[in-house]
Amino acid sequence: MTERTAHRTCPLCEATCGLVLSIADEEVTVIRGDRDDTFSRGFICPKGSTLGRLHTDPDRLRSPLVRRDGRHVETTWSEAFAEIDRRLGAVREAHGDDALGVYVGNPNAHNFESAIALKPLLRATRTRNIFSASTVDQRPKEVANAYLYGGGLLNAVPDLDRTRFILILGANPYESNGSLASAPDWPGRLEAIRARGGKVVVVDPRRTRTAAEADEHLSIRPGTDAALLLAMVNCLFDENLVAPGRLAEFTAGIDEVAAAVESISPERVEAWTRVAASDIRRLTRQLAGADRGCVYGRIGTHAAAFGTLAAWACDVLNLLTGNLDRAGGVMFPSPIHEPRSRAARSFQVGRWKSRVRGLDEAFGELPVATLVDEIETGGAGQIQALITVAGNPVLTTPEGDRLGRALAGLEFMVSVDPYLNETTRHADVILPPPSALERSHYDLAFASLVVHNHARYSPAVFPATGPSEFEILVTLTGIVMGMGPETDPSDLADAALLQQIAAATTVPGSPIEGREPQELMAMLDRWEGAEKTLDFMIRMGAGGDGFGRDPDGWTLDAIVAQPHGVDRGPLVERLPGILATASGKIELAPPPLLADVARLEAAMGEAPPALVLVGRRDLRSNNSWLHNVEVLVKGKERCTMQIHPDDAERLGLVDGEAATVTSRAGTLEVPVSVTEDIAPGVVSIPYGWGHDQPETRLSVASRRPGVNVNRLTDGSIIDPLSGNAVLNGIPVSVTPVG
Ligand SMILES: Nc1nc2c(c(=O)[nH]1)N[C@H]1C(S)=C(S)[C@@H](COP(=O)(O)OP(=O)(O)OC[C@H]3O[C@@H](n4cnc5c(=O)[nH]c(N)nc54)[C@H](O)[C@@H]3O)O[C@H]1N2
Ligand SMILES: Nc1nc2c(c(=O)[nH]1)N[C@H]1C(S)=C(S)[C@@H](COP(=O)(O)OP(=O)(O)OC[C@H]3O[C@@H](n4cnc5c(=O)[nH]c(N)nc54)[C@H](O)[C@@H]3O)O[C@H]1N2
Ligand code: SF4
Ligand SMILES: [Mo]
Repeated sequence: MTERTAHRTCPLCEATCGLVLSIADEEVTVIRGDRDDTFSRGFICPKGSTLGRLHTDPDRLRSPLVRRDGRHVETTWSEAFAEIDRRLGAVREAHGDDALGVYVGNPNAHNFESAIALKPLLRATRTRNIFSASTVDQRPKEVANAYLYGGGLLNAVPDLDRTRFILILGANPYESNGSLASAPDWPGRLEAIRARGGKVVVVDPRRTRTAAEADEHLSIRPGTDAALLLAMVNCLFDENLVAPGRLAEFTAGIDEVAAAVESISPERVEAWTRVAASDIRRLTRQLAGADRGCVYGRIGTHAAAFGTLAAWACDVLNLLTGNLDRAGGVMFPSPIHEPRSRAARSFQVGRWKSRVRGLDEAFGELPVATLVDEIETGGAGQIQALITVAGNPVLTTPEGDRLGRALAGLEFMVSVDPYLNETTRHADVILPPPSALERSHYDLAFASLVVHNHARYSPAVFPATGPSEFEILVTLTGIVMGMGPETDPSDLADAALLQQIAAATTVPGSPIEGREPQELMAMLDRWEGAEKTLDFMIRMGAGGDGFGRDPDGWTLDAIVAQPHGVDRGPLVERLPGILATASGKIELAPPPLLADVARLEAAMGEAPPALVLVGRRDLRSNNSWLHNVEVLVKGKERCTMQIHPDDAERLGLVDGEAATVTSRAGTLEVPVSVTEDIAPGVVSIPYGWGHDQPETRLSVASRRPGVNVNRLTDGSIIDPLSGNAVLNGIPVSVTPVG
């Protein structure tokens, strides 16, 4: 027997734990947390230990599938690409560039190969119909960041390890392990805050595990976080607690903010939010009085009708209490590959609009809530063909069933995905990437979101049997560019990289200004595929070696040499240096946000619905795609509707029996779970379930299918500032079945 160990960063969630794999005869026997990992220090959750099972899952596709006479059959890579070339080409020729739509999903953020290869692919399509999971997720935060600091990814994360007060809204890191704040072992880090005398406060309509372990849990009426947060801002001004400290001189618009929230007092929002004015004032004083405090909001506040307003309000509070860019407050990470300088710009959404509903573009994408409209509605610019990459929008975006029917009517669809699932079953060609263990890993995206600066690279554990995800995406790019299916992806990628290098040598002040592109390209030769570009990004980045100009800087080689990761220290102050707004200041009072306060006030005047739906996650799920792993789905049914005992009694619902839930968008049946842990007037159904669709290949998941909650979410309501879908606070009615 041959035995070895391998190190691998877990690609499943944002915690990015370092794992140690024990391998015997080329099979994974055990996966443990890597105690020597500089970032995760041995932490692991039940999902991380299943990477071996995902790798050996017999349902995971090993070769491309093509649809013949309504059935998916295996085919060769060259046949698959030839089919795509033929049929995609035909659609684009007949109907134009916009007839092609693209949807890119969440796992792309966990995969540096697609992070590198997607941009050129999207650009090559020349379509305006680009959609992603970001508009059912964090887009409100990115929009707020872009207005405030000049970049969507200029994201201040809670300095978890040094803070002494954290207000958490709409997040449940005990189950999710956190988001937009990468930190293995959120639970342990929250407990440490309390152990050092600090305080954790959670605002959530459910008494989650995070809420139960906190010092204080405040319930809130779903969808009203923006009002609560703005009332806290109001209270800061009202009680003379505003103290931005060092940042005052770099901040524009403090007086405008004061004026905008003047009428949003704690007393005014009390009835609407169902949070007592006295609690709002007390919380505000606690935040202002903490020597290191922070406010952190996540999916419950973002995927909501006032998501951007809420995301903005969190950082307004952080700034006005002196906690922005301060140790123990919220801080900006320092990725090695971040640009050495940022061009100032004034951020704008709506540079173009969606065809059917006239919704604003943001960051080059349209809201995924309107993807279905763009497929269903005829006329010039109608989407006739779709590429999905690592996404399952039938289960993850509003009105998923309707989207599924629309996908069935497309002329052509390609999915890059390892599973034949609820979305990819509509694809004419499915291209499966290698498993997570058959590829290398580098945290390109999450380096901008970490609570502690570091860098890690893990090589592939097993050799891949098919093309890499990078090669798949580059080949697709070649096809979309009209170069045919046979172009060698490494030639294409090298040519693009050489161009990028050549461009950088002409930029004044660039570390490689005036150097010979071919010579620099040769310095990357020790790498293949996506690693070449990665090494280029690292060396060109703020922490990089500038191709030898800054010998103390990093190269990919130097990072690879440290299998447990490179510890780059706690987060450091970055302002004003990294600001990229046109004014060079923090733009605290962006006009679109100030204007949105009026929409909030109008909503506050309306009678709230009697019953609203919110989502939830649990530790052993990961969005829509880990339910095919037996150990993660066995046990008690998790896809249930939580409801408060008072509501259950009023509606005649019994624990364990089925209820019919109806919204404007749709209806479904789901088992009832009666619990005191949810506020009256609120029901909760987890998302990512609904594996009962025909013609999928999910033998485990289909035995425990659950229901697709996104039958109920309503694509007609979005947060207009960001285009983000509203997934929380959906009005519903509930009746017993039968
Ligand atoms: N109602 C409701 N809806 C929600 C949410 C909610 O809270 N409530 N949350 C939203 C959020 S936060 C998110 S991020 C989205 C997620 O939305 P999506 O990104 O659409 O969904 P995922 O479940 O992440 O789908 C991942 C897909 O990628 C495939 N996949 C996995 N690994 C790889 C890989 O390495 N390469 C490729 N090519 N494919 C891979 C899987 O098989 C699966 O088909 O859902 C959103 N939808
Ligand atoms: N185990 C597991 N981990 C995951 C994922 C997963 O599916 N499973 N998904 C990953 C992804 S893609 C993401 S984006 C993150 C998300 O991570 P989190 O943001 O922590 O997401 P959730 O666990 O869904 O927690 C959202 C909470 O918001 C509450 N909520 C709903 N509506 C409102 C509201 O109006 N106001 C307030 N204050 N609270 C509200 C819900 O009750 C819920 O407890 O998790 C990531 N990690
Ligand atoms: S917490 Fe996230 S990153 Fe860590 S092992 Fe679990 S799924 Fe993987
Ligand atoms: Mo997400």
